[in-house]
Amino acid sequence: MSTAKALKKVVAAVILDLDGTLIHTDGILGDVLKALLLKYGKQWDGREAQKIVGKTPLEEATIVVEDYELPCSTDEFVTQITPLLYDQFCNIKALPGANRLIKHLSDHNVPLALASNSPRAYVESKISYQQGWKETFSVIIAGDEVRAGKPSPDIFLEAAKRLGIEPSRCLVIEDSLPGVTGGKAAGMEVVAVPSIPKQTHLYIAADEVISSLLDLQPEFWGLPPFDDWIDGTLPLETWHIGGPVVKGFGRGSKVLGIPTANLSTKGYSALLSEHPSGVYFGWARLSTQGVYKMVMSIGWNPYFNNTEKTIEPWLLHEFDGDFYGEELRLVIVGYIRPEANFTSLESLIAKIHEDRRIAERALDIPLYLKYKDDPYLKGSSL
Ligand code: ADP
Ligand code: RBF
Ligand code: MG
Repeated sequence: MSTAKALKKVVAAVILDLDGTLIHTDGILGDVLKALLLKYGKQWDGREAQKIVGKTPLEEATIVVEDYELPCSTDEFVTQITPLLYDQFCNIKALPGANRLIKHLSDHNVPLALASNSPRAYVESKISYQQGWKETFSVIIAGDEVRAGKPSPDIFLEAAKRLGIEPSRCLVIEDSLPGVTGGKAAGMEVVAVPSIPKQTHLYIAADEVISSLLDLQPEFWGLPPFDDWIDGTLPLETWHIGGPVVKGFGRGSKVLGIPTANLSTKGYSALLSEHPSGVYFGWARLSTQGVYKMVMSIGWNPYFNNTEKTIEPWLLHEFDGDFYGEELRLVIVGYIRPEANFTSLESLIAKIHEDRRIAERALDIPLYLKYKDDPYLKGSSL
């Protein structure tokens, strides 16, 4: 990617947060809270997620018990929720880019610490399901092993001490506000990867805000750069999504001259929350017509400031007419860039055409071309 931006600071170690930064804990936490609140006759409101991100389990429980006026104590709530959470730790997925980042830093012998507000027992259990993680961190420090959790700097200072590296030479990577606050209070450099959408403006204390781990540029921090980009693209573990083409905002062809065959987000909320917004590419199959190259945006379209996360694939082919209602299947093979805002419509359009050229070229490389034959694109319902 572009290295036009300057070096920010040279660091000697990286301290990573766990929940929301490396693993998609929100997915299971929402499910567990929903099930437990239902027992109390209450309906879990997903918006509460904002309030509990980055908190310790006890703080989380206090908030939920208060907000939902539950007839139990905070301790009782923790006792009830704990086994439900443990049952789900095996289902927590690593966030896109997490394994790549950990492997890259450890391959280059960058000292790595894990600093989580979660209690030690939770941390141990959660990372036991992520292959190779436990061995990779030279220091693991949990919320119950320091006097005060984040936003206190304690956990970060203790991590630096155990790494044997000055706090000012540590880079913290964090999704939550308490984490960013704690890292800065410890005198460290902090990259924020907000796990809650559209909150970038709240992260002013961070030294950099990125939209996912895929966008981290270690060279800004004097660390070895990733070397896995190929012609402006980052190969991903492929994933699939499909369904009938639905009506969007009617803006694609009219305003941009770029039609996007929107997929319904219904039934895909889990998949969507797990994949960061951004520009991706791959192969698209239209039931009646064939397989085509495809470039797409996933997200809130900052230029139009949408309220919903949408999936907008542009099939790189001239069609005679529209194809609403037809089954469309996508295999996503790589990543190009984060979603961005633009100062003019022309510059947004120019950027999308650049994305198209990048995707078109990349999809001829054997590494990406081979997925044109992905079984998912040949599904029997087609
Ligand atoms: P909407 O906001 O409803 O998605 P668009 O202006 O983005 O409207 O137009 C998208 C529609 O145009 C698609 O649903 C599809 O039926 C049609 N279409 C025609 N050519 C293409 C193409 N190359 N890629 C995507 N959609 C296309
Ligand atoms: N919208 C944005 O606001 N920012 C972007 O960076 C952006 N990138 C896009 C990249 C591609 C390849 C495509 C197909 C669309 C992109 N859009 C982006 C979405 C565009 O705003 C959207 O398709 C229209 O608003 C039509 O709904
Ligand atoms: Mg569209």
